[in-house]
Amino acid sequence: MDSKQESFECDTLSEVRIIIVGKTGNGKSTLGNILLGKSSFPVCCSMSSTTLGTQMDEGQFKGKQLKVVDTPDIANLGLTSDEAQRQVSEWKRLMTPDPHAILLTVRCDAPYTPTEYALYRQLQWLWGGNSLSQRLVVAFTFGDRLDLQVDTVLRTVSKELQSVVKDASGRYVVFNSKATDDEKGQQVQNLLDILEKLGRDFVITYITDKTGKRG
Ligand SMILES: Nc1nc2c(ncn2[C@@H]2O[C@H](COP(=O)(O)OP(=O)(O)OP(=O)(O)O)[C@@H](O)[C@H]2O)c(=O)[nH]1
Ligand SMILES: [Mg+2]
Repeated sequence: MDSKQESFECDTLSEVRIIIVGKTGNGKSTLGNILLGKSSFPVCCSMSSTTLGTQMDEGQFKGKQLKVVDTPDIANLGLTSDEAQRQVSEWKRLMTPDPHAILLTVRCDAPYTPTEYALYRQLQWLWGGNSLSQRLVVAFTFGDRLDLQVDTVLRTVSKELQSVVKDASGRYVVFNSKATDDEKGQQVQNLLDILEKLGRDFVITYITDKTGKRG
């Protein structure tokens, strides 16, 4: 098994690498803290970006080592394209050989804006080709403010948001920072279940591509 195949096999791996991206105020740092079960990343409600640089921390969840990278909103910080490219290179370096998940935070209590979609497209371009989509999971944040089931809401959201969810092959998880610790644990488990399936699907595709037969 080569390192690429290994990097996707989340069910057997002891380390799971997760990077969190998205618009300022969407709850990226809060989500990082939910995943790690501790206050690793500063969280604030502010008119400007709270997270100004890339941060990383690690924690344990049910015997797995989670490595989480929290990122700033590169568009809101007004970075030049060279600076933005350097940021993304730094994220990739921290997630070597590859992240198991790129979590794109989207608030489920506010309309999805063209600015937010432009940030997603910029990130996709900076990451290179369609490689971001392979590991993309939409993280719907502010789940405490969601009145309906997400799959119901997704039928009526903008074409842009529908295309993001399609890029992620329908992978999404709802997070709610106001939930109990047990409920937050279930949110993390929901994500890991998705990553396990992603790992299995990747191995099947990998073996099929190599041998022409399903594994
Ligand atoms: N009600 C509610 N508030 C949340 C939730 N997630 C985050 N928040 C609040 O949203 C605000 C912004 O959260 P952050 O985690 O700092 O957002 P961020 O995406 O890291 O923002 P930047 O660092 O500026 O890019 C804080 O006041 C959080 O408490 C949630 O699920 N529910
Ligand atoms: Mg932050």
